[in-house]
Amino acid sequence: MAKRAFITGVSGQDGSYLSELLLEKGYEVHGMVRRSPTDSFELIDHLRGQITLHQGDLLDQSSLTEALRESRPDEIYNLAATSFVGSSWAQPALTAELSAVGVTRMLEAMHETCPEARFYQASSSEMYGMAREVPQTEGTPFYPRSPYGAAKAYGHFITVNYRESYDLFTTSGILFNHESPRRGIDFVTRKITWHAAAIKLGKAQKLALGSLDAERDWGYAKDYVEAMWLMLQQETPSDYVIATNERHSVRECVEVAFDEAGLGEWEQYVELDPQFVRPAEVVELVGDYSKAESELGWKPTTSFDELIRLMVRSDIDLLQA
Ligand code: G4F
Repeated sequence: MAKRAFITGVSGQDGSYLSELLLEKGYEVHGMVRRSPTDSFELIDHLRGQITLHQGDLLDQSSLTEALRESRPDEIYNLAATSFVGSSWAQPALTAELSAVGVTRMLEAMHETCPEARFYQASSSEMYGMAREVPQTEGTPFYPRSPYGAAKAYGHFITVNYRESYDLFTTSGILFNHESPRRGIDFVTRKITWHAAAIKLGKAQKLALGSLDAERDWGYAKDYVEAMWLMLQQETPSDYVIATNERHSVRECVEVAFDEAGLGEWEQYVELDPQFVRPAEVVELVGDYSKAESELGWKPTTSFDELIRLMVRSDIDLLQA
C-alpha cells in the first residue's frame, strides 16, 4: 500500500518540490492550504489531480486535527510558516502564532490522531542569528536576531520536547537558505535574478537592494527537500543541519546574476535603499552538514554559481513567455 504524506505549506517553494519528490516515490500526497482547496495555487497547479488538498490553518487547532484525521498520514512535513524574516519585525506576534505555537498545534494534532506518524519540522539557520561558532552544527547554541528566528527556535525545541516527552518520531531540519526559480520575488536571490532578467529584456531599469555585504549559505531547494524525506526514513529520529558549508555575499550574487544575463558592469543598475536594511542582521551563517552526510548520505549537488545562473535563465524564459 502506498505511504501517505501530509504537507503543511504545500503551495510554497519547498512544498511543491517535496510533493513532486514524494509522488515520484509513489506516495499518496495530502497538502494543507489556508484558502479554499479549489483556488488556484501557482506552484502546485501542475500537480492538480495528483495531490489531495485540505483546508486548514496553523492558527486553528480543530482544522489541523480534522485534516490529519481525514488524511491518516504516515509522514507529516510541517513547512508552513511566515517565511519572510524582514516582515517579522512588523508582525512579531503573528510570526510567533504561526511559526512557534503553530508547531505545538501540529504536534498536538499528531499526538491525538496519528501518534505513530513521523514528523518533520522546518527549522531554520535564523535560529543561530548572532552565531556563537562558525560553522554551525546541530550542537551550536541559538542566538536569534529576529522575531522570526526566535519563533523558529521555539518550534525547534517543542519538536525535540515532544520526541522526548511522548516518544514520538519527530525530527527538526535546520535548513540554511535554499533557493530556486520558485523562490518568492521578495527574497534576495530571486529579487536579483528576476531583475537581472528584466533589465536584460528592457522591462526594468534598476535594482534596489539593502546590504550588499550580507552573507549567507545558499543551496538549491530541490536538494534540500530530499534531505527532509531522508530524515523521516531513519531508524531513530534526530536533528540535522542542511547546508552547503560555503558562504557568499549579496554582492557576489549580483555579480554572477548580471554576468549570466550578459549585462556587464552591474554597478550601473544597482542602487542601495535603506528600506531593505534590517534592524538587526545575522552574521557568519554557514552550516556544517557532516552529520547529514554521514547519517543520511546527503550532500548538496548544486553550487552557488550554478544555482544563481539557472535562476537567471529561468527568469529570462519566464519574462519572455
Ligand atoms: O533572501 P533573504 O530575505 O533571506 P533570509 O532573511 O536569510 O531568510 C531566508 O532564509 C532563512 C534560512 O533558511 C529562512 F529561515 C527564511 O524563511 C528565509 O527563507 O535575505 C538574505 C540576506 C539578508 O541578509 C538581507 O538583509 O539578503 C540581505 N538583503 C540585502 N538586500 C536583502 C536585500 N534581502 C531582501 N529580502 N531584499 C533586499 O533587497
